[in-house]
Amino acid sequence: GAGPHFAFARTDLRGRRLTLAELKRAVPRTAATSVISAEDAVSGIIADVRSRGFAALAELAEKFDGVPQSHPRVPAAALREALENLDPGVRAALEESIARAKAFAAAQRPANVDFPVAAGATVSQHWIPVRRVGLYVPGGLAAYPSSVIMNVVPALAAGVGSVALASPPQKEFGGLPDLTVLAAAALLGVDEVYAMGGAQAIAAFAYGVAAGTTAQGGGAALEPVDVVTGPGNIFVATAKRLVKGVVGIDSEAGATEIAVLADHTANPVFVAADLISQAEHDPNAASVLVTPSTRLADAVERELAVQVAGTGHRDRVEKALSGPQSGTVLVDDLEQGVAVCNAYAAEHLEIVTEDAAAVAARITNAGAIFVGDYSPVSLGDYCAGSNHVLPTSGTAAFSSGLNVTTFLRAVQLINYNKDALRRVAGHVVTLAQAEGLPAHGDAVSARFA
Ligand code: HSO
Ligand code: ZN
Repeated sequence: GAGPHFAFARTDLRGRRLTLAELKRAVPRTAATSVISAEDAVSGIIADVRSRGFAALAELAEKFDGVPQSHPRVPAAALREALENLDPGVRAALEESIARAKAFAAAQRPANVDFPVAAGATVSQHWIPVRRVGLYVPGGLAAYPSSVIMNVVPALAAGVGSVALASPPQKEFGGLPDLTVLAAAALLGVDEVYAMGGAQAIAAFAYGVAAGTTAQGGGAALEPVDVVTGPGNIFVATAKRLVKGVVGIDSEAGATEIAVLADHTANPVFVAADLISQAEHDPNAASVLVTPSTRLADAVERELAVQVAGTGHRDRVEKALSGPQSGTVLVDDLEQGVAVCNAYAAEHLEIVTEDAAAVAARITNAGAIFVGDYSPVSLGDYCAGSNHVLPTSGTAAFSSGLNVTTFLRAVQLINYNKDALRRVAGHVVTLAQAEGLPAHGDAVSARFA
């Protein structure tokens, strides 16, 4: 049909000295998504799952996913069959992705520290995995077997003993989750999989579901988890916020974002392709180019027009590129570009400049940083070995993408012998008195009376 219909807005920050707060407002981004507005509906769903268990889950599966359901647990046979029927090419690709993710996750495991603070005094920090996790794999506009890998691999590498997975039931698969999602779970040896989506899945993980409460006769209990991770839509994100405190959650993973910091040396064909690749996820996805080169900006915009016209999900891509969350930001130089990127705190940031590694070293805020011409975001989405469950909406300023430590806790151990305690006892007593807490001091003195 007609040529592409999208507008890729330009923001010109050249010659402007902006504070961090001003920069944050200047970069293209939609106002924080309305987690608040979803809150009423989501807290209703959570309360319903808590009080009516599997009966509520069955009704919600009918209502939101259009499938009848007696118990959401995916039968072992369905997992086995999904793996048997998996296309061999897809299987090989998943296996390569798993192998790289596993190798990198194993290398991430932090070492325990046993530190001799003084003679006879050891303070330690030991990393302990959480007992049980609930991992969410979204459905929606695409199927995400790769997200099974990204959730499961770091949990297993951390040493988590009990792993449950949830993904929305699909009408076309008779109420099972996407079959490639099931096959990926089977490849990783995860056998506890539930056909549950949305806020109800998060509620079931956080509070557990007692056995035998389905209208249709019930079934085995779903045990509550300690940590819930994974990306999802606004209902999933809101539910995670609401159950936080009851369980641990990973960072916020909302609509995907790519920022590209590029100079005149960048190849506009690659840059445009990468901006489109993430726009394909969602009409709310964000694609941002930050550059000091107007020539590059022009070339990327021309290239976007060419490539968008031929892309598979053109509608979605045009919406995402045209939204207020997307566009080009013109900067004076790479230094200002780095400042803009740090203010933006993108989920994915590509550095496509001269000496890209040196520029990347100056980035302090990003979910993941992709360095140079040959490390596109879609490599990271599937097969780099890195994780693709990453903080969005600027939350990269204070949180991390999924990694092995997401599923670990650092526990400190204190082990002093008698002489070691005696040598520091006076200081403890002094500080206890200074704080007006004499019994604290007495607890030490009592040992030497
Ligand atoms: N870019 C998405 C992850 C993904 N891409 C899965 C393709 N499949 C969020 O990081
Ligand atoms: Zn992606």
